[in-house]
Amino acid sequence: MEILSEAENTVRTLSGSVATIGSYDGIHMGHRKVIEALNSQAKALGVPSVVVTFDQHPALIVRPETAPLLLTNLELKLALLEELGVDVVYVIHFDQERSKEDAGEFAENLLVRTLKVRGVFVGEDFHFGRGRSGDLKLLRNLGAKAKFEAKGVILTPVRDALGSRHVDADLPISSSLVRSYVAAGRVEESWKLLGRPHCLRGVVVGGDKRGSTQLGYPTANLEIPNGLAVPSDGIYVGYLRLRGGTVELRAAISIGSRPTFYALGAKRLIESFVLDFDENLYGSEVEVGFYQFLREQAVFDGPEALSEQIALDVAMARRFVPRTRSRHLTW
Ligand code: RBF
Ligand code: MG
Repeated sequence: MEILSEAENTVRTLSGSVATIGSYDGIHMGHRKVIEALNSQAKALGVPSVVVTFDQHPALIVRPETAPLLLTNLELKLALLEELGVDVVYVIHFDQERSKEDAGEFAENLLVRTLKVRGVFVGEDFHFGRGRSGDLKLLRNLGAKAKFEAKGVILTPVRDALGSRHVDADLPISSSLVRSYVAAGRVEESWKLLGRPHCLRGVVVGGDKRGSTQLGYPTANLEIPNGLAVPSDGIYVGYLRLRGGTVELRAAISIGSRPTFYALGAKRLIESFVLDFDENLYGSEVEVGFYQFLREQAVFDGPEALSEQIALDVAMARRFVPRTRSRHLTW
């Protein structure tokens, strides 16, 4: 997969392509369908498939106060697109100036001059350019002049991933819906909509050592990453994977501020107790993924009572069988 990055000055002109534009946060099951259609049209026409996306989510620039917490950073998004067999990713450098660009000019420069598109796929509700004035209609008009077809993709309904009895069955799968499941701790639903467990990556930081000394359950701790969607406080079954590794280690994960020990709440952390593992992970880069919510954070009478509960959590984690095998991308 080739990456054409505006910020890194690696953009070149293509001699033909089919493209899709969007934030593609999470690369969920709906996104996957669009990209499969994109790839198959690219094959049929003998041109590369191109995903045009942004180095920063546009909302971070346009409305930072209400910008969403994201499911993927650019690094993970690129790895997921590569796994899907996308030929080229064009990374727009999204900044203030970009947000004010005229939609028509943007589309003509990018799609016609640089990518020489023969087909464009966007979500039915996609908007772009100054004041969100660019839409499918604008792309269709441009396509009539520049000889490409603009296709509005019908968004995949939630029922396809969660079944027709789910309360949200009639909604389309969207990044914002997945984010809302993650924020509510509903990680099984986010797993199904993403087609992979939601995960976070970071460097293991030192903790207050109570886990190993008082509880008998030492944890590998991650700080809450900036700008990313973190499951709500609670205890989860999940996995931990070391960077460079393909083995997923089963973990009982606690997200929260240890209310048993800090009445006012300490710093919120993501603490993973890794089953059957006794290496020190301090300073290692790890990925932590979430399969199942077990329970809320609780206040216990003391370390012994908490320890007994953690033993039960760990037993649950041990018995847990993932309904699909995760594919671990090179990282
Ligand atoms: N701390 C709490 O105050 N309440 C809890 O319910 C709680 N549950 C936990 C469950 C698991 C599986 C693990 C690994 C930790 C949990 N903790 C909980 C966090 C614990 O207090 C913390 O790991 C130690 O205090 C060390 O920072
Ligand atoms: Mg710890």
